[in-house]
Amino acid sequence: LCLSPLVVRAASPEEHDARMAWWRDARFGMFIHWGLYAIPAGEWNGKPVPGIGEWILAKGNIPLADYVPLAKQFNPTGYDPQEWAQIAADAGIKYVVITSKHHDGFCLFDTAATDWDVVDATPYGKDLLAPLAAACRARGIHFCTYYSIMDWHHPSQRIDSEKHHNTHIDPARKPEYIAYMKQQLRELLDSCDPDVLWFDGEWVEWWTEADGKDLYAYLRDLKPSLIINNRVGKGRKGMEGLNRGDQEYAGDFGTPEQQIPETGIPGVDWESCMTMNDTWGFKKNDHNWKSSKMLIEQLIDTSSKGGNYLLNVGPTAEGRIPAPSVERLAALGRWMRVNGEAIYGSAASPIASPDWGRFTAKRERLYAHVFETPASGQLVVPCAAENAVVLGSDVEVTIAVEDAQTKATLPELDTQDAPTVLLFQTAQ
Ligand code: H79
Repeated sequence: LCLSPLVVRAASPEEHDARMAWWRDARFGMFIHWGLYAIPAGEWNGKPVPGIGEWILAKGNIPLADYVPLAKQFNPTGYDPQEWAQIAADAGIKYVVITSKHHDGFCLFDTAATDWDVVDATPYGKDLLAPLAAACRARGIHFCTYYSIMDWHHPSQRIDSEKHHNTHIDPARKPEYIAYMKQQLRELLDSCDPDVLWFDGEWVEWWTEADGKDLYAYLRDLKPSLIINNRVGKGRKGMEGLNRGDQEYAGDFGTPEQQIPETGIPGVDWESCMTMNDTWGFKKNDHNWKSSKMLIEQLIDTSSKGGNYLLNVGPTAEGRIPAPSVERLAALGRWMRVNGEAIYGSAASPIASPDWGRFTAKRERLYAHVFETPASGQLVVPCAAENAVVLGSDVEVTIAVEDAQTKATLPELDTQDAPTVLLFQTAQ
């Protein structure tokens, strides 16, 4: 389980740390999966297509020729990038990662490399990303973009008829496709200046680690401060997302998908991406929403292990973030306004996860995130504390210190809708 340091990453570990600093402090990001797949929204010819919504073309065995005309219907008049950025800011989100191009190849930005983009192929006719980048930056939110290496629309590739997560490439056209990607990514850097590039779809058989290292170097040369995920190359171990330990792989951070590792890994940066229901792209009939308390607990769990939490929303074809997502983000925001200091800039807790919740740590401060009050009404912290309070309140917690342990007798805590955080102030 390691992301071994890579030569192309930086001239020195200090440079690498400086480049990663904002991202490590941020802890909480918002993923946005938006594209033409929001129009069918999980149904084709009136029938539900099982699986994640943005995969409808592959999972529904839809001929590309039947999918392409969706662009003529794409007119997200309800899109308000200021509103999206404000929803993110109010949730306590520090960076936004949006699909600039998903597996269907359709681009949400203006690209001269193809007409398969929002400006050239839709009645809307305007770039969707640059205004969002500006709206995010105006609120101190880092703007970042997702880009799929696998491309179901590019003429160099075709989906495997059986293993629909794979594409075959015409070997003679691979250089052309790589040039296409580089052109688009340069255009994206020029128009939106993303701070992270979040690759995906790198598992296709024809994409190699050498291709990944080359693309990583190309991008870092264009923007030296850029942060790039490990899906640029071939390092990641499936949905677990962290790198195999057998060699050096391209990329700055690991990408667990729909899961949170059991423990943190010292010296390894990673980010767990997660959906609020069972899809990334909008599906009108997916109502399997996680509770806000569960989402808050996932954010805490991730932070307690030294990782970032990238929480997804799938806007509608009209350009609206679904109400259940907005409600959950608002609940996260209410919690973060009180407890954010226990998350932002926190380090992985050196203490193993207790069964009542999680620990995060920051210098001389230890935060106990109580998911459920233990039946005993007490909890033990394995260090000597000087005092303890309920974070964001004047409520003091009675403590008894013995050896290097602190026993806290808990006041009545309301953990019904959200965890409660206790702050233990330690000597150093
Ligand atoms: O963009 C979202 C999804 O559309 C995309 N990634 C998130 C962020 C994605 N989700 N699921 N998948 C892709 C499923 C892909 C699964 C597999 Fe594989 C690809 C199975 C085999 C190849 C990944 C690589 C898991 C094992 C190897």
